[in-house]
Order: sequence, then structure tokens, then C-alpha cells
Amino acid sequence: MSNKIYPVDADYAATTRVTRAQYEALYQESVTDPEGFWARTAQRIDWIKPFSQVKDVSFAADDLHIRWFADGELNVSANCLDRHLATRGDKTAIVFEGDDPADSRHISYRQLYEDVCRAANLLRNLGIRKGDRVAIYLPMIPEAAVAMLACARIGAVHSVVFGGFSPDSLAGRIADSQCKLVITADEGLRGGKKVALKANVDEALTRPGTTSVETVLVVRRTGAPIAMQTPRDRWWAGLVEEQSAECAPEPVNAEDPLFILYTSGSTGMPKGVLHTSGGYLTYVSYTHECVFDLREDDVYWCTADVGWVTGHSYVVYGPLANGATTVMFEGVPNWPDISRFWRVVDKHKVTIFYTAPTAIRALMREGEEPVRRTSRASIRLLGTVGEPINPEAWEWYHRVVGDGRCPIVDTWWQTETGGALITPLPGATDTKPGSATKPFFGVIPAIVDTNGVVQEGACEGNLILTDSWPGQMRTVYGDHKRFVDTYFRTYPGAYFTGDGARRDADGYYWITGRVDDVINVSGHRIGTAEVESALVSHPKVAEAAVVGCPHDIKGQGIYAYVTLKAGENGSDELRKELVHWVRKEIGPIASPDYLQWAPGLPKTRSGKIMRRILRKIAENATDQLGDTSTLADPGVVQNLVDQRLIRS
Ligand code: 6R9
Repeated sequence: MSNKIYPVDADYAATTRVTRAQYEALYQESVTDPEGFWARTAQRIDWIKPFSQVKDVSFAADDLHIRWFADGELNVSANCLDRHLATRGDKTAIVFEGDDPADSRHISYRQLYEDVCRAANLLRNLGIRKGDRVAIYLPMIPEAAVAMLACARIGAVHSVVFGGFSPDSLAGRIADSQCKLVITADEGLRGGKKVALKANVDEALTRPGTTSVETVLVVRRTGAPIAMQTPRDRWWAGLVEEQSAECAPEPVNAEDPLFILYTSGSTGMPKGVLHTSGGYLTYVSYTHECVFDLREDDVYWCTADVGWVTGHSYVVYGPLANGATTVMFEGVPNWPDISRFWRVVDKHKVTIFYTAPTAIRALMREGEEPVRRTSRASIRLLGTVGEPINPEAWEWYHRVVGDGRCPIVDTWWQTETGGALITPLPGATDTKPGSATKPFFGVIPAIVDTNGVVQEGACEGNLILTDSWPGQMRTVYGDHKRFVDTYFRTYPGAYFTGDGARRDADGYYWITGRVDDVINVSGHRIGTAEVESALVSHPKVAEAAVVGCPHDIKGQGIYAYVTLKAGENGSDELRKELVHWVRKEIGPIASPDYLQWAPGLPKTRSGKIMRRILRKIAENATDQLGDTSTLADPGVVQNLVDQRLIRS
């Protein structure tokens, strides 16, 4: 923790959209009169049919419902495109920066509009209707945004699956939401390496439950020879070219689904987080404008992949709804060299730069010179998201990347929240390195103790939200009970975030990380249950328990304890094989960093694995194991302590 305070920059205070006084007044209004506040704020988007109802919410588990602007109608893609044409038709909507630094292009709002209309017509011609689910498994190329917006244009529901996920992970997601169509590419390209996307789709579609898929549209990215299966597989390019560049936007209800995005939770397989249209768009466009203090001539770059929620809300929907110029980057921070981010900033004169702490820590390790050799003079604002940022990384980001001139917005939020909930506003909030600071308009955080009692003043505990905001998820796709059970049962009447937090005497929030069985690896959520189930599916594994452990770059690493079947031998070779197995089953981001052989796991007499103990061993905090006497076999602990893999 750091006690340093960075006061609001004088230039920002003078020119900002939201001053300190306005923040205080608007925040008060937003929580005392949410109906009035959000009814007015929702006017920022175009409604085909105006709403007369604003907020209709109950957080009671037996009557859970969340509805915003429920009788209004709109079209999300028209809000991101059509309404900008008159004034911003020639303005760049998307700056595409390819993996190869020689590969970049600008796409104007008019061009994007035409591309989306063509793609929307194509989807319609392929039989996709309002409410149908479409899986998008693409690299960070403009077609990903086009595909998302084309779905939105016809009222279809997209489910973007990160290109780093395995065929099995993709298959599980396709099966869960019964997608009718998959949009993919021949191959992806990241850091000079190829990713066999189409081959992964082929494999996924051999898995049970995926027969709902009628068509696979393939974008040509690398030109690699791939197998096309007729009549299922079709080339995107030839088909979109034949379509009309006009496509009337389908009016959808404010509460009609816009997208499903799978995210890891404490238990079981990833949940299909469902976001709807009117509230989501209002919230992401408004937060994007306020948090980044957006100006008409900004070049805004969020480095997230569209496979994550940050890519949905703050690469595509928020910026485009605001008529901003948004950069889409296909590559990675360290290729062709470790100055890549800053070279891209200089090349496109990026003014707002938004990335994850893990990237900052990885670049920090390489020293200042790779940053200093670039100008970065165009940057005026920096942002971070995805995991807690350690004050040291914050200071480095501020001093080296921002040359000490640029405010930093540390934005706390989740896939479930749709947009940023706890965040500074650059012209209104003094910042403290490591703190996400204060709640955004309409957001009412509270901190509870283990008994669920709300704490006052400076305190630490679990973070809950006591009222709704328009960008909140509405349900878990196909499993409303899971939605209620996961988020609304632990602390009745409130949404439980799964995060711990501290509030200081100034009312600033400091997120301390997940308090559930979710591991945050480089800002990506991995459920311990998913990794465990991948491990036990290996023929030689009897049992596995997975916990998070400290990791210098990734924030958290994955630490697995594995019990082998009788007669199997824990060799280095088998260890490598199991790590590779998990990689193949889920994807590279889920590869265990540490894998320890466990002759036995600490269990209660009822057979429940005591993860608390395993976490402490993985943290090398073996003096904090607590009471182990209630274990069925307390003797297993000593072996695990002796064999632990992290010792400093
Ligand atoms: C947007 C996104 C959500 C989890 C969340 C928390 C962590 C995100 C953070 C942060 C501290 C921040 N998290 N932003 N922790 N400070 N600024 O990342 O969504 O992938 O669903 O992850 O990430 O633990 O609960 P998602």
C-alpha cells in the first residue's frame, strides 16, 4: 500500500467533462434519484421507441430481476454507426494495427457502416434471426468488430470466444448456447506465431452437443491452406462482397440480449454471462466518455482482446457508441521487440492508452530504455484494468510511460458488471497508486465482514454492491438459478463481487483480489475447478487440487497439487505432460505454473479439500497453516510442506 496522493492535474481540472464538484453533486443525485439520473443519461443514445420505465430491479433471491429502460427499443449497431455518419462519416472509427508492424489501416465510420451492413445481410441470408446465437472465434482483426456489430444489427446474440481457447473450451461454449453459426479465420497471428483457428473449430465441431452449428464462416487472414467442409464451411470475403451495403437495423427491446460472454467462476464450468442492449450501451458509452474524459480528436487504444469483456465494452461498444477512434491491435507487447506498444503509440499518435497491470509489470522488468527510446508525447491519459496494480508498477507507468505528465485511471470492474464501477475520473479524483479510488455514478459499493454485516468508515472485507446499475449482467444464459445462487445468496439483497477490498479513511477503495476460487492470471479469470477437471481427465491422475499463488508478472500463477493413480510415478516427464495436457484441454492461459505431486490431499472428515491450507503452502506461508487437527489425515500436510515448490 502506498500513501502517496497524486492530485488532479491542473489542466484536467480546467478542461474536464466532470470536475470534482460535479462528481460530488452528480454522484449524490445518481444514488438518491437513480431513476431521474439514468433517464436523463440514457438520452445519450438513440432510441427507436422511447422508454417510459427506467429502473425495475429486485436483488431479493426469491424475486430476482434486473430491468432497465424495459419498454424502450433501440438498435445497438445503429447507435455505433448510423448516427455518426452525418458528422463523422470520414472520421476513423478503427485503426487496425496488425501483428506485423508493416500492416496497418484506417477504417472510417462510413466504411465500417457498409462492412457491417454487408455482414448483417449475409448473416440474414444464412438464416440467422433475432435471438439466434453466433459464436465468434477470431483474432484481433477488424472483422471481429464487424461480426459483433453485424449480429447486433439483426438482433442476433454473439458469443465471442477468445482465440487462445482450445477446441474443447470452444465446443463447450458453442454447445451451452447452441450457436447456429461460427465466424472464424483460417489462422490467427500473434507475435509472429500462427494459431490454427479453423482447425480448432473443425475439432470443436466433432464434440458432442455442437450439431446446432449449420455454417462456419471463414475469414482469410494468413492465407494458409485449410480444409473446407462443404456445404458447412464458407469463405467470408466472397460472400460479404455480394451483399448490399444497406441493411435496416432491427429494432430490439432494451432488455433483449446483446451478447453472451463466458467467464470463470468458483465452481463448475464457465458461466454464460448475459448482457442486454439498452442499459449496457448506455453504461459503457457513458463510462467510456467520463473515465477517459473523451475528446473528439482522441486516438484511443485499449489493448484488450475482444475475447474478453474489456474488448467488448472498451474496444468496440463504448468507443464506437461515442464516435471515437479506437485502435485494434492484433499483436503482443514484446514482438518484434519490447518497444512495440510505444512504437504503435507514436505511429498512430495515441492519446489515451489503457492496458493491464501484467503487461506493465512485464515491460517494467525490461527497464526504462525500451520505453525512453520512443516519444509517447501524444499520450495524455493512461488506464489500467484486470487485476490489482501494485504501487510500484503504478509509479513506473506514471513516471516512465507517462513521463510524469499523465493521470492514471485504475478501473475496477468485471465481466458481470459490463463497465467500470470503481474508478477515478481524471479531472475529478485525486489518485493513490494501487487504489481504484471511488465509485462511478449510480454505483453503491459496501464492505461486509464474514457475517455479512456492512462495515462503516475505514475497513476491510468482502466487496458487495447494494443496488443495480444499467450495465449489470441480467442472468447466466440458460441457468437463472445459477445466477441467483452465485451472486445473490451469500449476502441477501446485494450483489457479491467475489472480490475483497479495503476502504481507507478518505473513502477510497483498494481491491485486494478474489476471495473465491477464481485465479486471476495476467488479468484472465481461471476457475480452479476447470483446471482440476482438466487434470483428472488425464488417465494417470487420481485427484487434483488447484490454487492461486503469487507471481511477479502474472499477478497470480496456477499451482496444482496432483495425486497420481496407484502405480504411477511422479516424474519430470509426466509433470510436463500434465502441464501440456491442461494447455490442450483449456488453452495456454490455464497452464499450471507449478505442479506438485501430492501423495495425499488435506481433507476434512466429510471429504472436502481444505484449500486454505493448500493456498498457504503455495504461498510459502507455512507458518500460517492454522488448525490442521480437524483433517481426516493431518499427516498429509507435512509431506506437502516438505515438497513445496515455492520457497522465497
Ligand atoms: C474487467 C475485467 C474481473 C476481476 C475482478 C477483480 C479483477 C479487474 C481490477 C481488478 C483490481 C482493478 N480486477 N479490474 N482488481 N483492480 N482495476 O477484468 O473483468 O475478466 O471478469 O475480471 O478482475 O478481481 O473481480 P474480468
